[in-house]
Parts: sequence; structure tokens; C-alpha cells
Amino acid sequence: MRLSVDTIRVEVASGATVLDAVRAAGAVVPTLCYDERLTPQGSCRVCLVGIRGRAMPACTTPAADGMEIRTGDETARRSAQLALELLVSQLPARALDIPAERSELVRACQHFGLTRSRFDGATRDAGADHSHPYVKLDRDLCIACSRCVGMCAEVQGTFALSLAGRGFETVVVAGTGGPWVTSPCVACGGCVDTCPSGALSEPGLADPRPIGRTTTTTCGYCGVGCSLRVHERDGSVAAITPAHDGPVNRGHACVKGRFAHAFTRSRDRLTTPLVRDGGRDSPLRPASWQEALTFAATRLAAIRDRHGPDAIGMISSARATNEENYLAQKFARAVLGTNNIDNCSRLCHAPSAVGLAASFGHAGGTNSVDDLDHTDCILIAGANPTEAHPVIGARIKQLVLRGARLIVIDPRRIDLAEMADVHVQARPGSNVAVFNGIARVLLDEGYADQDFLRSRASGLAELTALLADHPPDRAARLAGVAPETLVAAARLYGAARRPAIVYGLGITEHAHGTDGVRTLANLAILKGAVGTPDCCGVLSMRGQNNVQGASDMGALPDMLPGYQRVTDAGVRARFNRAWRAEVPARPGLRILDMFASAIAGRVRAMYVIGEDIAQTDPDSGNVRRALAACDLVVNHDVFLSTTAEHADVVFPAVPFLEKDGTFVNFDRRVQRVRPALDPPGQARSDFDILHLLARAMGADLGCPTPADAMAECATLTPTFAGISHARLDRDGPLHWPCRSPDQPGEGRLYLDSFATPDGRAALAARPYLPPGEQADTTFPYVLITGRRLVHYNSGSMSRRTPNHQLRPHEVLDLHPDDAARLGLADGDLVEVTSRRATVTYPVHLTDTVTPGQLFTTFSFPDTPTNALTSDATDTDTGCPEYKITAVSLSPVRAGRRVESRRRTADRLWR
Ligand SMILES: Nc1nc2c(c(=O)[nH]1)N[C@H]1C(S)=C(S)[C@@H](COP(=O)(O)OP(=O)(O)OC[C@H]3O[C@@H](n4cnc5c(=O)[nH]c(N)nc54)[C@H](O)[C@@H]3O)O[C@H]1N2
Ligand SMILES: Nc1nc2c(c(=O)[nH]1)N[C@H]1C(S)=C(S)[C@@H](COP(=O)(O)OP(=O)(O)OC[C@H]3O[C@@H](n4cnc5c(=O)[nH]c(N)nc54)[C@H](O)[C@@H]3O)O[C@H]1N2
Ligand SMILES: [Mo]
Repeated sequence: MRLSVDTIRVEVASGATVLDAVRAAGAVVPTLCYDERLTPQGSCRVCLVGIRGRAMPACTTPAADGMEIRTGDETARRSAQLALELLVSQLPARALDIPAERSELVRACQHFGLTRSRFDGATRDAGADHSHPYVKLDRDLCIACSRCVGMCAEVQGTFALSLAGRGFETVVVAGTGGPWVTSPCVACGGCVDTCPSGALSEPGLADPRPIGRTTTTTCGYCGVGCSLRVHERDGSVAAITPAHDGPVNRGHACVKGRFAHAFTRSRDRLTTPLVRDGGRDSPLRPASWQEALTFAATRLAAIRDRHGPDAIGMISSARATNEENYLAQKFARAVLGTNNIDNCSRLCHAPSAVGLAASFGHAGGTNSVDDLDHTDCILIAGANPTEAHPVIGARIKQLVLRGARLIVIDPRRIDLAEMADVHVQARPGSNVAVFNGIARVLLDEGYADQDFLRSRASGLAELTALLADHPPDRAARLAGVAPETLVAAARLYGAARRPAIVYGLGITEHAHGTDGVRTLANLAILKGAVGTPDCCGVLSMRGQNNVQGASDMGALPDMLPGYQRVTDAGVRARFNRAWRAEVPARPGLRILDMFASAIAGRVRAMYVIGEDIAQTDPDSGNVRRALAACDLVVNHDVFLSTTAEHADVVFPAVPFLEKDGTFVNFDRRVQRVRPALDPPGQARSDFDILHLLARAMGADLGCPTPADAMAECATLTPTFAGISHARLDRDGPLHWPCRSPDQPGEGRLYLDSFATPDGRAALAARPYLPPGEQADTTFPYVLITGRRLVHYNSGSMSRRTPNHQLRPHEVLDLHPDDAARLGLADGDLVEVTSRRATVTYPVHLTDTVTPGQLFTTFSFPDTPTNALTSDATDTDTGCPEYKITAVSLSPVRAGRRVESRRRTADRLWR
């Protein structure tokens, strides 16, 4: 459409509004109730423009071909100014004290030349609500524009906010109107972000002092990879806002990425190296870099020379950048001479890497998250995105509100189960049975895409044979659900035109996690819903900010960067030439095997970067025994973690907000990470620490800067060959594979063929097998472990922020029927005993868990959940069975509280 705005001619797409045309022409019309992310309301009357002599709201009037828009039209301008004057006459004068760049209201007033004198002072005194640590409400500044209500409903999908009261008394309320902190608000920050008047604000931005520099970077909490704008003031983070052009988050964020940054200036940040040189019972003491580096280097070299390179086990960090992980695996292979390097993906999505690669070819999700926009049915299995990947959880809610069907497969009634068409509340560990049951229905009832199966898939005969004795009622029995529920789920998925699969740790962290991934992938193959135009594929909700990248960079015992096998002589030869080193041919140890080898005396040193193995790895009593058995433990961390407490040398590392490099998010997007702050004290990046330690051992790792490391990796790794910092800075994020500098990355994979040896998607015939650990008469409950919204993994970061006020300690979710049987009330203490330890928790009564099942997290050192978890692991990958621990419960009678805590500690040190 062609039209004119104040004589400037512009062209806009069909469906555009007059406001779009005005902005395309570069003209300025103030708005108050408008936010491009929300349904326009046209209620504030401040954006009036003249069209054919009439005053029309720009935000709701559709643009039309040949239209002549006048932003300076006298009638429109006068009416708009009147509307604004009426509005501000009700506001206290402080509404104008807010700096213009933070208040659309102030900017609108400036536009119309309205000054302070028009503010007659407060005519109401509704007061403030500062109960929430992040979201502050000044009711007297509320102009009832309803944008916050729109954000909470349309973007976040939480529906926590509404407008209450009449006329000028109208004001936003959270929940039922009590203190904000007690409402269902999840503190995504969307309301604060959209508020035009300052009624809703956050502490960092309410501060009138000016912001220093603002840096665009990628969030370092979960694997969604939100683009954030970090605003610095006086050397610390003043505030973080979501980048509105962020390709994944599209202007949204969550309570962690957006608000939980205070940990960066926590008083207990490590700011100098620490050394323990008086034996294991002596304390760690501050040391100079020179001293600590020499200490670590001489001992590592001595162990390598005396016991061989494989006596050292190295764990690299899924929290660190690609470039740091690239250096870490180069350090292990080229400096130490061992393939004993692994990363946290082992505990998390190793079954995804192996399972997806076997089914489709690449060790990552099959599609870009953007493809979700086109789906008509989402199957979520073993993932809880509204808590663990909140921005994606919000996106899924938006899709369901717009009409997409939703299937949830989860033993707990998670938030999304409330809006699901079908909730298959399957027993933990029954995934393979459930997916085989669904596959059988897809085949039996004609939902399978036979053309796709003939031309693009393999393994149908074997799968069909296996499914002969997997009828849906057997699957339903194993899963503990009604057969009709399973069939209903299968029919919904089967009937969808563009179904999407989204899954998480409820599939992978099991004794048969890889089988779970493969039998889930079968469903997409049977439907022809992967590798085809318009397909939505299979998305694995990768966990940590860079767990995809840590594996992509080769921090794995059997793979060099880009999943090139260490056993391949040709691959090794290329790396040997480039590195002037000898990459060992034999695959190294996985994380849990490193612990077993340490206890057996074969591994003598552990070098752990940014993973709190003593708190987060399974059966932590065993981990501590492994650490105690080593001659040397080297650790980098931002804080004195539980693991650091067992180390001989601790190097003070810096978190994502203070470093340079890249992360890979869950949909294989390589994104830039930029330093927004200077590190405190003598803390340094993992990149620098690895270089310094290599140098102290007489070696040179090359690639002096992160950009150089990415460049070196690109020359050695075909799937990243087209990626460089310069290109990312110029063009923005890129999906891998990206094979040359002139190629865009591939978001949707396999359109021509799958990357398997025969080019076909591989169906897998995997039978249901029972879990590694099961409930019995001594340990009759199944403990499920996982995530809650406000804390993150070990909690080392989130506990050092006001998120702690939102959840100050851990609880054990228990069904009210079980509680009644045990005589427990909400908040009572209960001892949870597994075959390995006892830990005491306060109980939280909730019917989101079924009777016989329990739920908790592992984010608090004083409730050490992983003392309980077992050493059972996935047969294909060694991923721990975190999702099933058989336990017994014993109520703690008053007075026994202290004693039980002490017993926990004793057992840990056994
Ligand atoms: N707030 C927050 N966000 C996080 C993290 C955090 O600690 N806190 N950690 C990050 C990390 S590292 C990761 S890996 C991701 C994890 O993200 P998710 O995988 O979404 O999180 P979990 O809560 O561990 O597990 C997901 C669900 O699996 C279900 N489940 C358990 N057993 C089974 C089963 O046998 N079958 C099925 N179908 N479901 C089952 C659980 O009930 C749970 O709801 O989150 C990331 N994001
Ligand atoms: N029971 C149970 N246990 C689990 C799970 C479960 O579901 N249930 N999930 C498992 C999963 S999926 C995961 S991913 C793990 C996570 O376990 P961890 O990786 O141990 O936990 P995190 O808190 O993510 O981070 C580890 C450490 O890295 C530090 N850190 C942060 N950024 C940096 C950095 O840039 N450099 C360095 N050097 N250090 C940094 C933090 O301070 C923290 O001490 O937990 C696993 N443990
Ligand atoms: Mo994870």
C-alpha cells in the first residue's frame, strides 16, 4: 500500500496500521496505551492524527491505499492534548520527575509542551506496594492504560494482573489484590517493561542516577539464549532489560535473566586465587596468581609424568563460553595428553546428543524455535518450560491461546498441564512404553505418513515387529494411566498438520534415557513431521546457557569439536597438524567413570571448571569420596562452591556478565556474549586462566583472544566453518551447521536428506525396560527431582540475589493423602531416606504430585538432595537417573530437628 504522511510518501504492507505508516515515515506521534507486542486498544486518545479532516487514533486505524495522514492536524492535535491534560491532571507532580527516556508519559507531555504546572498534585492517595523485590507499584502513577494487563496475559500468559476500581480510581492489581509478592506474578518484568508512566518500576531503573554503558549480550542462565541489554552504573549492573530485537526472546525475559544479577557484586565473590598447601585438613588460603599457577602446574605435571596423562580427569563448564570450552578440551588433549574431558551435558542431555544423532544425524534439535509459530499441536514430554525455560513456556502459552492443541506427558500436573487438551500423567520411567504405545496407535489408525516412511525413513519393519506386543493398553498399564488417555494423545498428535515435539530431562535423565529420546523421535518420523517443508520437528530443551556449545566444542571424551570422533585417524591427523600435538586415539572417561576411577586410585587429579560436582552430581557421598581420593583437585568457580571447598587450588573465575565469547542455545544458535562489567579484584575469565595455566606448564595454547579461538575452531570443524565473531557482530546470531562464510546457518534441518549414514531418518525399535531403581516395601516412595522457577541448578547465583526472598529454602512436594497418612501438615519436617543417605525437608502439600510420588530440587546446599540420588545411569550415555530415587519418609517429631540434620551431615562424610 502507498500512502502519504505529512507529504512524505511511504509504502506499508497490508494489515499495517496508520501508526505503522507514521513510524515508517519517520514522523513522531506519541502513544500511551500502545505496545507493538499487544493487541492495540486505541483507548488513550493520545495518538490522534488527521485523516480526511477527522481525528483518528493511529494505533487502531488500518492504513489504506492512497490515504493522506496529517500528524500536525489541528483538531487531532488539540483533542490529543486535551486527553493527555485530563490524564495528567489526576497525577501527582512526581510523575514528571522521571527522566524522559524512562517514561513515555513524560515524552508525550514534552511533545505537547505540557509542563509541571499542569500537574495539580495528587488528587488521590492510593499508596505504593513494595512487597515484591523486583516489581514496585506506585498506584498514584497508574493511568489505567492496561498495557501491563495485556503483557501479563498476551505475552507472558500468566493472567496475574487486572484493572480494578472506577474512573480515575482505576488501578492495576495483582492476583486478588493483596500484596504483589503473594500474587501469581512470575516476575517476568513484562509489566515493568511496558508501563508508560512509572507506576510499575524496578529498583534499578527507578534510581534517578544516569546509566553508564549499556551492553547487548546473551543470558547466562538457561539454554533459551535470551538477548539482554545490560545497563551498568558505577561498576555494577543497574538493570537488565530484554532486547526487543532478540531473535529468541522477542523482547521478553524471565525472573532470572532479567532481575537475578546481584550475585555479580556479592561480597563473597572469589577475588583472589586460593591454595591449600598444608594437607587436606588445612584451610584454603589466599595466594597470588603466580603462586597458585605454579602450585597447580607443578602438581599436574608431576601426576601426568608419574602416572600418565590418563591419571587426570577434566570437567569443562557448560556455563562457560564456546571459546573457553574449545581451549579446555585443547588443554586436556594437547597439554595434558588425555581424552579424559567431559562436560555437564553428561548429566543432562547426553541422551539427546546420542539419540538425536542416531535418529536424524546431528546432535541437536531438528528445528529453529521460530517454527513453533506455525504449529497446530505441541507435544511436551518431560519438560516444564514455564519454570525451566520461562520465555519458551510463555511462547507455548501464547500458541495454545491462539488455538494450538497441547499434549503434556509428565508425572506431575505442571503449569502447562492445566491448559492441555490431554495430560498423560505417566509414572516416572515409563516413557518408552508411552511412546511405543502412541507409535502403535499412529500406525494402527492410519496416522503414519507412508510416503515419507517409504522414501525417507528406515527401520519400519523392526519397529512394527516390536510394536506387535506393545498394544496401547499394555503401555497404559506400565505408565499407570487410562488407555483412553494414551489413545487420545496419539490421535491428537496424529491428526495434527504440523505437530511439534518439545522435551526435556523427564525423558533423558533415566536409566533408558537414550531409548526415551529415540522412541520419542519415532513419533515425528512416523508422522513425517521432521525434515519436511513446514515441519516443526523435535526440540530438546537444552539446560544450561552453553551446554549445547560445550559439547559442540568437543569437551567430550570421544569427540573433538563438531562431533568428530577421536577414534578417526584422519580427524586426529588434522588436529595434530594444527595443534602441533598428539591427540590420543582412545576415548577418555565420562564424568561418573572419572569418580569411579579416582576411588579405584587410577585417576589421581581432577580439574573441574564451573561445575559444582559435590552438590549437583548424583550420589554426592560417592563424589566426595572420589575428590578425597585424588592427590590434587583444581577448580575454577565464581564462588567458593561445595566442590571448591574440597579443592587444593581454586581460581577466581568470572561469570557471563564479565566475559567475551559466544554461547550456543537450545536451537543451535551461536550468539555473542559481551562483557558488561569489569571483574572484581583479581578474578579472570576461564579463557585467561586456561592460557595462564598452560603457560605455567610450559605450553602455548595459541589463539590469544576468544575471536582467535572461534576462528581456529572454524578451520578445524566443517559444521562451524562459516562462523566468526566478526560475522556474528555484523549479522547477528547464526545457527549451526554453517559451513561457509557466505552461507546462512540452517535452522530447519534435513530438508534434502537426513545426516545419517544412509540419509534416512532411523526409526528405533526399543522395548520398555524397567528403571534402574524402583520403589519397594522399604523405600516405597519415588522422589522426582527437577526445577523450580526462581532458583537455578546449584543455586550459586540465584541464591545470591533477591530471588532468595521469593524462595528462601527448599521444600518437598507431597500429596495431601500421603501427608494425612503420615500425620504431616504443611511446613512440617520429614526425613527422606534413600539407600544412600537421609536428608530433612519441610513438606509442601500439593496435588501436583500423585500419591506415592514426591518432588524437590537440588539448589540448596543445606538440603543436599543429591546425597539421596542413585548411581544408576543411562546404558548408552552414562546420564544419571536423577528422575527416580526410591525413598522412605519419616516425620520429624519436635525436638529431633537438630539431631536429624547432624545425621545427614555424618552420613555424607561416611
Ligand atoms: N528455573 C530454573 N530453570 C532452569 C534450571 C534451573 O535449575 N532452574 N536448570 C536448567 C537446566 S541445567 C536444565 S537441563 C533445564 C531442565 O529443564 P526441564 O527438563 O524442563 O526440567 P526438570 O524440572 O528437570 O524436568 C522436567 C519434567 O520432567 C518430569 N519427569 C520426571 N520424570 C519423568 C518421566 O519419567 N517421564 C516424563 N514424561 N516426565 C518426567 C518432571 O516432573 C518435570 O516436570 O532447565 C534449565 N532451566
Ligand atoms: N537431583 C538432581 N540433580 C541434578 C539434576 C536434576 O535434575 N536432579 N540436573 C542435572 C543437570 S541437568 C545439570 S545441568 C547439573 C547442573 O549442575 P552444575 O553445573 O554443577 O550447576 P550450576 O549451578 O549450573 O553451575 C555450576 C557452577 O558453575 C559456576 N559458574 C557459573 N558461571 C561460571 C563461569 O563462567 N565460569 C566458571 N568457572 N564457573 C561458573 C557456578 O558458580 C556454580 O558453582 O545438575 C545436575 N544435577
Ligand atoms: Mo542441565
